[in-house]
Amino acid sequence: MAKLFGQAFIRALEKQTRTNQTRIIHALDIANTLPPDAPDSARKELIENACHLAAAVNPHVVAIKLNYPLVLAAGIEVAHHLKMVVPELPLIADFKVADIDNTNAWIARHTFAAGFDAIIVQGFIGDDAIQAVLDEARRYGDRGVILVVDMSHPGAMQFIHPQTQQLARLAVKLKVTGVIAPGTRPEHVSEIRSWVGSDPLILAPGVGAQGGKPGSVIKAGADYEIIGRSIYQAKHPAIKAKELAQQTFEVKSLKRRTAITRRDVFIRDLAMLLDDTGAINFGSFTLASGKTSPYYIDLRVIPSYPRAFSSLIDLFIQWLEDHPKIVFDRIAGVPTAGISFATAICNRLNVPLLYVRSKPKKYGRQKRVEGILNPGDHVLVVDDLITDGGSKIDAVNVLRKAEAKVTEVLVVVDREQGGLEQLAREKLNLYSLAPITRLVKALGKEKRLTKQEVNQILAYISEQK
Ligand code: OMP
Repeated sequence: MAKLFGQAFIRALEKQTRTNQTRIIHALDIANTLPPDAPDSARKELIENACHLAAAVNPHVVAIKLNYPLVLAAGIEVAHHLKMVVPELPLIADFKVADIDNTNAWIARHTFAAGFDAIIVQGFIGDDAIQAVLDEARRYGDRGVILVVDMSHPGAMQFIHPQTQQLARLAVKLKVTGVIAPGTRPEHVSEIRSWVGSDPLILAPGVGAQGGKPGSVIKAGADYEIIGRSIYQAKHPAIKAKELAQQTFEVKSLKRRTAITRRDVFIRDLAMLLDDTGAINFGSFTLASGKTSPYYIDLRVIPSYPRAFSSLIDLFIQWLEDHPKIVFDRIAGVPTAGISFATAICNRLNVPLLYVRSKPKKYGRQKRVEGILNPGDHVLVVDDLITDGGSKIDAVNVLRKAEAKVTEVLVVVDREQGGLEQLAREKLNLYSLAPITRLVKALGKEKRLTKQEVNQILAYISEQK
């Protein structure tokens, strides 16, 4: 599985956490009080003060965050001076980058070239503009990229907070190093942790001067608390930093209690999408076989909801990126539902599309494979759902007869009713975005199903196996 951006930065923070026994990032915002007409000598003094303060708090923090006022007043070379004094402390550039891709790339390049280990970027600018920063982060030896998905001040509730879940999903999709969450609202930090899973770092500012209680957001699932004024305005910054370090380090964290993997987040997002669109229904249904089932899945409705459809295709793409060993020249959709999914995936990935007719055409060349297939092409077969695998095997046989190499079948949901075993007999590996049991459990966790409903459905599924 592809790793998050900024592994070296993550490791550096972890090392400092262990060495200094603290979960504090110090916001070195000491230029905030400097008048704009301060003399030139003030700039030199500012750099000296920054270095002095960084050295003083060094044993009690994991990193230093520098903001715009400091860099505007002291020059970006302040990063270089700090690196000389506290080389072990990672430096975070809090530039809250929020421009178009081209400008963001320029900002990121200069920031990393100046020696910063990570940069903070706004999430609301969207994937292309964030990707530009990620590309630079990789070019500069995998620096960190932290995405703002919520903020600590009251105004954050107006526009950013209502979008936080979407922004958190974007953070997971782009594999950013970490996210900014509000240190003033621990309950929202817990929510963000459940949305991003255990992997991305959560950095939470707003503790101290803005009202957040030290340790409260670590408890709620954050990895680090960003603290500024409470430290640099204290009479003895080092003593204050030490006291806060103890308060943040001893706390039992939600993150460490409940590890939520990237896969859990993926399954939860898919389950919610299926439930929100009415693609998965619970009750009592008669199936084509005449049997009754406590659930029914109809994935054909999803393309009628363009946003949900696009999110489902995002999940397909994420799944394929997480399984780099699955390589293919073409994707073939199985009729009818599989064709819409295969078409959208091919379009996103710029991969040629095929589809297989369930019956040959009665005229013309009586083809069953539509599209261009060259003998020996490796074809990935995509469909919506698998029960026992019959329609998939039929499609694969048609493709193999046309000299395609087919070894993998990917579906959205596996009903876990023998499809895996049937396909294995045909030398096919079955993959699903999620098996039904995981989806049902996820909907139970999200309180979309009661415990009793979950147990009843799980019992039915295991009886069917
Ligand atoms: P104090 O309020 O002085 O502890 O500083 C908090 C630091 O975190 C400042 O540098 C803020 O600019 C920054 N910050 C927030 O306060 N709230 C946010 O939502 C986001 C940030 C940030 O991105 O660091």
